[in-house]
Amino acid sequence: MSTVHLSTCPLCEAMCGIKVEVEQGAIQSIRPDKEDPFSQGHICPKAAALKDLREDPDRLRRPLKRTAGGWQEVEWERALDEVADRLSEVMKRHGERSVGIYQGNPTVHSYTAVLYGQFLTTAMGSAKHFSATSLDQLPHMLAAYQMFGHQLLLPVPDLDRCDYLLMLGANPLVSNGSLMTAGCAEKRLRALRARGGRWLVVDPRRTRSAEAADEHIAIRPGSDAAFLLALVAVLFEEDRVALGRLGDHCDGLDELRAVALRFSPERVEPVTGISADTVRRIARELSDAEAGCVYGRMGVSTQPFGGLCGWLLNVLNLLTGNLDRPGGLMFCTPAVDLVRLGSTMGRRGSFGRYHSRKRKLPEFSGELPAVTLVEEMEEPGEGQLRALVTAAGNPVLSAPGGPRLDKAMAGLDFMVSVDFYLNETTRHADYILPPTAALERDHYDLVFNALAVRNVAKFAPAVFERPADARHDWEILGGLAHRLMKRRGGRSRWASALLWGLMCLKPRRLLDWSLRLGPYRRGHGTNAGGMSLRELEKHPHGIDLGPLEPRLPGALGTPNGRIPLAARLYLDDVERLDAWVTEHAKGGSESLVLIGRRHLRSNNSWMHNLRSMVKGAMRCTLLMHPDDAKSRQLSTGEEAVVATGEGRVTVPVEISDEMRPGVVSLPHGWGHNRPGIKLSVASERPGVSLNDLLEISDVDELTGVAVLNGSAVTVRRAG
Ligand SMILES: Nc1nc2c(c(=O)[nH]1)N[C@H]1C(S)=C(S)[C@@H](COP(=O)(O)OP(=O)(O)OC[C@H]3O[C@@H](n4cnc5c(=O)[nH]c(N)nc54)[C@H](O)[C@@H]3O)O[C@H]1N2
Ligand SMILES: Nc1nc2c(c(=O)[nH]1)N[C@H]1C(S)=C(S)[C@@H](COP(=O)(O)OP(=O)(O)OC[C@H]3O[C@@H](n4cnc5c(=O)[nH]c(N)nc54)[C@H](O)[C@@H]3O)O[C@H]1N2
Ligand code: SF4
Ligand SMILES: [Mo]
Repeated sequence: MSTVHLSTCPLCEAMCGIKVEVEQGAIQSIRPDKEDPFSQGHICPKAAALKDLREDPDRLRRPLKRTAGGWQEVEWERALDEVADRLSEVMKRHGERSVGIYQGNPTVHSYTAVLYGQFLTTAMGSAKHFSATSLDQLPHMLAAYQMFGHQLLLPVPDLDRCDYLLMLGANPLVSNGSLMTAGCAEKRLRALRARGGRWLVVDPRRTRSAEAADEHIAIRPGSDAAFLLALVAVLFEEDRVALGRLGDHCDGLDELRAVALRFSPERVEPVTGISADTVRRIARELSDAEAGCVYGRMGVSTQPFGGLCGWLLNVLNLLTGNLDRPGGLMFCTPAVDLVRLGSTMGRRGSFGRYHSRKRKLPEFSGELPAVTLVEEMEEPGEGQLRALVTAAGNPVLSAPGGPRLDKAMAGLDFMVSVDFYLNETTRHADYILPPTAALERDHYDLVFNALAVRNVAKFAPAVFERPADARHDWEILGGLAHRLMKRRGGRSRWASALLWGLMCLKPRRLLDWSLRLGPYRRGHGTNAGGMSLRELEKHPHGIDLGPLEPRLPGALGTPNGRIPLAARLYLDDVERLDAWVTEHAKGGSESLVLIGRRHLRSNNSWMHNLRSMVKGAMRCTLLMHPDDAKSRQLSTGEEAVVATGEGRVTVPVEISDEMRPGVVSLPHGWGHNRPGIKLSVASERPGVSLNDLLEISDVDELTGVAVLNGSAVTVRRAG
């Protein structure tokens, strides 16, 4: 007899409802939940990989300790005690700033890891805190903090009501949407076109999304800020600025006009590769649209002017009256409102309160840029990082300067990884503490319910009970936090006791409280009884809480309650862009530009050990335009050497006219050929790591975010 459990796939932002059929403890099938009001029966190939993940013999189940004789299993309490002792020792000897933590992407897909991860960073003092944020969406968070007064007040496209969507540097047909939790993104985008709307994709590569859209604009990598400023310039030139309802709440329109007019479509044409006519036409279409929306993601977040792009996306939506209006770029009203909770605790975000030791790159909301992690380990002196915690992250493959990270990690006094794989990063650890995996724990999307294109809420209880000898992420993170606080003594002892109390309460209780205090609490919203965990449990397919609703000016948290259109930090950085435009307009650079890509059967660096994810043709190839291949005498399948100042890799070439000439692409997350890992499937076809090529010096100077798209490379035939 099999039973069917309703759950949510936690692998990407899309929050697909799934039906997991289980018989005698084994997964028989994973199918889409057609009754999930949000995902409406959509899933992608990754959902099925949840079965492989559960059954993967390489997945660690018990703590490992490095010994002279190799890895040894140890018992949980002993492992946690010893790890806390070692971390405390380093802190005592070298100070709080000698111990750091890197938190990776899967953290945000687990509400308990988000919560208890906070406890751990607090317990550690957290001055050396790093995460995937600075390899990802940081520019959007900085813009939210600067313009709306809270780092998590992140607007998302109101896809279901939009009739003109200008999309830059995103490929939702493959990524399934990012800072745009959309369930079935493809269906919603096709519906936009079906109702007569237009969808434009700005991308150096003709991606699946570009193919499906009305128009593809093959921009030169890294030039989006100039393109966006030119659009702003046209709006001013042609008297098309229409701030609408929010006009009374915005400052800085004149300063904005003055800088934008310096970037006419004609001036930026040689650097963007987009004709001035096209820019003018798009500006007019956008301003004429009933419900227009400008949206950008990874391709514009992680490039030399990512910070400016984050700002200008908001600016364009504001200037066309599309911010916070149905069909435009809107704010979610999630059942657990992190913006309100954060604001009540005085945590809205921060920027530049302190800087990294070597390059003086700025802190953002308590974190230093991930590209400074390696320098903090290498650079001797006061504050040198000597011990590291990694949790749900694989920076050796995910952050630029992979080989340097390898070397620096090997030289640490102590390292512990909270992770269930012995992989490129965790192989350097002294202890690996493996948590339970998806489906073995309760699921509520704390983060992605807040980025969804409709207001929704869903709770999925664990499909499988946690084995007695396993621990959840929150038990490990909280257990370490509690021990560290206790060892620090003094006032930390009280914090430790408080945390212990919270741990005894269990995360479910915290979630229930947050729901009961949230925007749909008793007497608010459509449900008279109010939102609670019980309410969610009564609706196992999820609850639809309606379309997005305007939230401004009420939600504004800026010091003066207004929206700055032209904050000083952005105006200053425009000068850097100005110089770049002048320099690049001269042309002349012969080198190729390298960008990344994602595949439907990939999930950053960590799912290549699952058969269903790696079957078929090898996907770690260098995509290249036929002209660029021809001039280098390369044909599909041949090996090419790709090199930067940082390193070189040899990789098979795949020729396709989907690439813009002069631009080549490699996917990230490969390179499973380092010694000492335990990834038997991934090691069969390891591929190469894009981040072995990228240089830590290649950053957006404003934000410190890594340039993952837009590095100069050379390519030649191997041999
Ligand atoms: N060149 C280049 N680099 C990139 C990108 C790019 O586009 N180009 N993309 C960037 C982006 S957007 C991101 S988000 C980062 C991702 O980078 P990271 O967050 O550093 O790494 P992931 O590849 O997501 O690896 C996740 C790790 O967590 C482990 N893990 C999986 N599930 C769990 C869990 O539930 N609990 C715990 N404790 N561990 C778990 C996995 O085994 C793996 O070791 O990569 C960034 N790096
Ligand atoms: N299948 C799959 N899905 C995923 C992931 C995965 O690894 N695999 N990762 C998840 C994560 S962590 C994230 S953050 C999201 C990311 O989600 P998206 O941002 O939607 O996905 P990407 O594929 O990174 O899209 C970036 C696009 O930017 C383009 N690009 C590169 N440089 C430039 C540029 O200079 N200008 C412009 N305009 N475009 C440029 C690239 O060609 C690419 O098509 O995806 C998530 N979903
Ligand atoms: S789209 Fe994302 S959430 Fe949906 S099944 Fe695929 S990985 Fe899971
Ligand atoms: Mo990401």
